[in-house]
Amino acid sequence: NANDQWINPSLFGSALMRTDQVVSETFPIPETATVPTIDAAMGADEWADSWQLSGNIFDNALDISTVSGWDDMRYTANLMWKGDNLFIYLTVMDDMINMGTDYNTDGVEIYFDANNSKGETYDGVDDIQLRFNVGESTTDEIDASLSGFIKDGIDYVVEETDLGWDLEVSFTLGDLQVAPGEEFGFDIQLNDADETTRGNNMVRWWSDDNNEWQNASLFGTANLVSGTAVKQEAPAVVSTFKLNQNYPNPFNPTTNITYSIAKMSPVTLTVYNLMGEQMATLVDEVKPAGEYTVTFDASSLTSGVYLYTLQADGKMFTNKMMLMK
Ligand SMILES: [Ca+2]
Ligand SMILES: [Ca+2]
Ligand SMILES: [Ca+2]
Ligand SMILES: [Ca+2]
Repeated sequence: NANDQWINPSLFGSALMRTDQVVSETFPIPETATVPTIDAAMGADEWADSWQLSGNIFDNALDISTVSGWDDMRYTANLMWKGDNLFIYLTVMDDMINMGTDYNTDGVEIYFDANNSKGETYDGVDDIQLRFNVGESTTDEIDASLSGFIKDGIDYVVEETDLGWDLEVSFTLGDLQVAPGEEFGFDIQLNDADETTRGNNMVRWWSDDNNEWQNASLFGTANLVSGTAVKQEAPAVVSTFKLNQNYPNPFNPTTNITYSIAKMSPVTLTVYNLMGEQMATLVDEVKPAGEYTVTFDASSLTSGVYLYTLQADGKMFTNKMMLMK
């Protein structure tokens, strides 16, 4: 937020090369201590043990010619398991909700190949495409491609949100025929219909081919990991919205403000004086879940107490800070 970056590296942000989600590896789904309430709401700490994958228009997208921007079609999926259940929380950004039928609508397809045989045709045994659409709520409405599959073991809620829609779902491992510790084929495909309910766009976690509905060799691979082994290397999933006290405080003229976002949301961080006048906007954008730090430069302000307010996902937090020149 200063114009000296060309000579001052201390003003740069930070980036990190990660090696813990190499695409050729199996996606590890951690065991959770907490069973989530299936209500399409991310309760505090409810998904703290999960790992997240995502799909957006820059990865494995097809037919996206009508997509207007990254917030038109994007999802994150948090995954975890416990006992006889696999849990997925899907957060979708979609600028226009449409309800059609089958795949010609806003919805998601989740694929499993329990024995990871990855055949080029579905084996009729454990390869399955499961479709959940916006506007549906009963297990009868889930489209399951495997004949004889028992959908009653699925518990799910789909809700529209300010940004798009959320799905929270619990699967029964026995029905999926998936067992802890064994690799299985897996993918998620977001279907997005906008102006028209036909000709939907698609983004996927793994496959770059639009044939997963009948070809399990296109699936990625996941497994259910027990205990804490995976968590030691896992990126922390931020599970609460939080606004920390700025540091240093009192300050002159710059200070750092750290905040946490529990799910993808529009975020504003605004500085006010004690008269309630807005003095600065430090953040005003959609942010994925995570912890962030922003530096506030109060060079142009006079000494005194200021308030800083974080707003995200309908929540608001305010702290005080003191500028002493
Ligand atoms: Ca929940
Ligand atoms: Ca859209
Ligand atoms: Ca199979
Ligand atoms: Ca849509």
